[in-house]
Amino acid sequence: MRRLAALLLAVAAVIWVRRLGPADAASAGGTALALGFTLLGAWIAGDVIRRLHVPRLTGYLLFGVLVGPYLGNVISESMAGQLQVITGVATTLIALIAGLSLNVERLGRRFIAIAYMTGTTLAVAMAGLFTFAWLAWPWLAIAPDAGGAERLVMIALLVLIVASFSPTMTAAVTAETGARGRLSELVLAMVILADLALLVLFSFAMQLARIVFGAGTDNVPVLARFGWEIGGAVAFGALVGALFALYVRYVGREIALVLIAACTLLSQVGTTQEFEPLLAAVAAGLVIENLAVAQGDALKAAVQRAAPPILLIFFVAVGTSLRVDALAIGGLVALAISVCRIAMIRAGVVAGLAVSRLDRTPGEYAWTGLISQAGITLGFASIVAAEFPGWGTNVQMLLVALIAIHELVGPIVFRQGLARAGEIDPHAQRPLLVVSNREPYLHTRSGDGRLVAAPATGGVAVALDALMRERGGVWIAHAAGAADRDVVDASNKVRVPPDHPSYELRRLWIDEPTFSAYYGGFANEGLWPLCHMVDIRPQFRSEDWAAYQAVNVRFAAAIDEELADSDTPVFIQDYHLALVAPALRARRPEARTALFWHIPWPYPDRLRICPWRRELVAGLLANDLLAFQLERDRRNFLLAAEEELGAEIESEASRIGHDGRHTTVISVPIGVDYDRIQGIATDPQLQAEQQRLRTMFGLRADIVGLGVDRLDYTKGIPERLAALDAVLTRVPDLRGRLTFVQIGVPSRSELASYSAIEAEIAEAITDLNARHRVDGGAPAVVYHRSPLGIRSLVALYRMAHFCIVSSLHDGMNLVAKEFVASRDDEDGVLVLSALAGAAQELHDALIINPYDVDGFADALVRAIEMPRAERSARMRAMRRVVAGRNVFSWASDILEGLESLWTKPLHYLTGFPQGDGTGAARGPEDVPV
Ligand code: GDG
Repeated sequence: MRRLAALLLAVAAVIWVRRLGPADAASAGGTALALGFTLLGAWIAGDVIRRLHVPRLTGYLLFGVLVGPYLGNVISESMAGQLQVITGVATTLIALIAGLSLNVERLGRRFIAIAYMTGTTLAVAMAGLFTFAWLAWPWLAIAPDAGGAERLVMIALLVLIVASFSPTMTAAVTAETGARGRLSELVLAMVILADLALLVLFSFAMQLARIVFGAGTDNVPVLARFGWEIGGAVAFGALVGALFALYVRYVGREIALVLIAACTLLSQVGTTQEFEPLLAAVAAGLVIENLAVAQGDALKAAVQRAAPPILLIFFVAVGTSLRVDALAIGGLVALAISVCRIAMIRAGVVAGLAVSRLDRTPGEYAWTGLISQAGITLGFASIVAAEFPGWGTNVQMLLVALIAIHELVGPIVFRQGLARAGEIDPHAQRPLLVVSNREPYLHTRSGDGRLVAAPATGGVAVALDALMRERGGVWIAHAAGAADRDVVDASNKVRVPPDHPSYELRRLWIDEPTFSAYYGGFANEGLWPLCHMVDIRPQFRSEDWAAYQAVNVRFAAAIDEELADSDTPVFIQDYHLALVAPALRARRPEARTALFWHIPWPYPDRLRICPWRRELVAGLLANDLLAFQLERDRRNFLLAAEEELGAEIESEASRIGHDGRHTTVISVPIGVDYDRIQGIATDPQLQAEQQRLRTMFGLRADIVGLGVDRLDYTKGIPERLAALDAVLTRVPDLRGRLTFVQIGVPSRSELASYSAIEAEIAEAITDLNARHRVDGGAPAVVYHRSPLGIRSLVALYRMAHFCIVSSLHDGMNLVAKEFVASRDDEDGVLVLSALAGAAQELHDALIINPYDVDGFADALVRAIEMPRAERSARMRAMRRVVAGRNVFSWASDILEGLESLWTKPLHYLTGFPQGDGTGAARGPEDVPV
């Protein structure tokens, strides 16, 4: 409603300004005011129309059409001159952005196919249009009597201009709808490639026209002129592009201003030196995107900041020149050409698909993105009109009417095409393929033979399960449940979750010796200790390595079978599956994969322990996106890629080039399902659960400490028991009053290193309890060795006065974050190892070094004695951190990051940045990559 009122106000203001009348036309104040109101009105109109599911740019254009005649009355000649310069700069900026959006390498092998598709589409469309124009020449009102070479050259120019497309509109509609997928990617590339070809052909045709009509008084040979116009434009553009890229890379200040300056330079030098300025700008954009600053976030942000006002002016200017009256004069002819153009483009797309062998779906909708025309078409038309005032002006008139039709119809049709191809709704999430060693549900049989589906414990499995419930798709994992075979269908799949089946679980059967060698051997006796700084010697055996390779290949084969279309994101989990991506890529070169490495990545010297480190690093680099928990891990990996493979690290360091492809490497710390934990924590029924646990554990101590861990030597459990021992020795008064509850779920017990740590912990606890026993008092340690449900865990987290996470080394540690998420009472102290990844975020925990027993004990005493006010302040600060980065934002950062590698959305074209006033755009395009 407020927007509508604002729109009415803007329209009224324009009418009011018009009332100032022609007499006031020279008043600069009035003119500026009129322009200001027009822009405001256009902006609001764009926003209003977007609500009707019509592209925002159509709103700008319509507003331009509406106010054009009024505006014309108040614009003085000098103002018109300035406007022309701004429009020139805007057109150049658009061409530069078009160049920036074509990443040749990202299209990979598809690039050649897309080039064929574009060439064929263009050839068919132009041949059809040429035939039409030749036959309908007498009715086209350009120069009906012209014949011979003159007519040929006129038709050639007309066909070239009519065939041209609008990269801006295509990019803008794609960005505005948030469309992602093959169609948007295909159309953007086609439009840019086609316009590049048309620019060259147009320049050539202009040279011919100059000869045929005897225009241009100089005697410069045609080829030299052509070479200057085209070659000079490309060379000049490449130079500006390279300089600009160097500037972004090494100076990087005020990029937005430099961007505008570069566009002005390109536009003005292009005009005065008889270069083709649009070609120069596209060339500059291509150089920047493909050679110099791939993934240039700084540049992207600059365009986002600098482009909207200029583009708004441009679209309103286009709108005002859309001269609906031209439609009245040449309307029927324009309509006929328009119908022919669309039919020919459709025919061209069909032929292009046959030649290029690109997929029919969504390729068949490509024509919908090729309808819009704008800047480049207008630019061509005005060049022809300026050089050949007679017939050229007629061509321009006809084109203005044609553009009016295509500009208004194109975005709407393209939007529908995207919708039909299923790419339109940014919130409609596409199915996902998750791959992990562990399955989210294990089927077993209870004592009475009933089937039971047990969900996997652990935050990540639960979160990925929630994601899959929402998006659907397939999860591929190793079958570990005793009754897993009993429930799968012929293709080894079962629909899960059992209560509400919404995705498929594809089970992989791995025979016993192979599984032990792959999982227990290479993954857990080799990679796990290699990646954690603990005194466990990594074991690397050739037979384990062979099994690891074989199992990874089997996972890849299963992915290949399940991947219906290569656009489906494949999200691979962890160190068990480092070699899946190369095996998959051998079968599906176009697959889109991301891998998250949940554990630390070792520093270079430690990595050298592994005999197959190069294969591992190269395997990981076969992913498109590789994500680590911490910046430190990411840096260590970059070093490994450089040292082991001589891979090329781009100076922005988010990408690694190796073996002819690129991998983006990011750090995205994992989070917990904050809302779910919060929901459990605030459930009034939780008290009953607490009571149950108190009874079960015989808990009667005043002070309760808590530790929740997989029984793993990396978790620092003996070290925490030693610190507790020191506390109880130092403060005997705490004996009988303090109980530490240790939940320790056995894992990988078949490995010697794990059974050893289990025995060590059990012995230490028995010893501790014996030495600090007080008659009638509470035991020092309660040890529970089987898994609890999440409700029980939350109940415990809320009962604890302090929680200890004392890892010797840990990728993140979810227990630390779960404890914080459970404490909406803002109480409880987290004692956290500096060597756990979580310490990088939870600065308000009491940070300890598990190797320093005395310092650790001091921290425990401090935790026990900490005043309530300090506990609250610390917990409040930590809760802000944990709430701000939950497990869903972790997953979507990775998946959005993966998808954005193909569609770098030009969201700066969709209007002014909205929202928080910081100028930062929001929405699905916003990814930290
Ligand atoms: C790796 C990295 C990284 C534990 N006992 C029970 C239970 N748990 C759940 C906890 C927590 C999870 O297990 C353990 O979290 P960690 O973070 O310690 O996980 P790791 O297994 O070491 O896994 C680690 C993690 O991946 C995620 O990226 O943080 O650094 O080593 O969620 O709650 N859950 C239930 N009952 C139990 O008895 N339900």
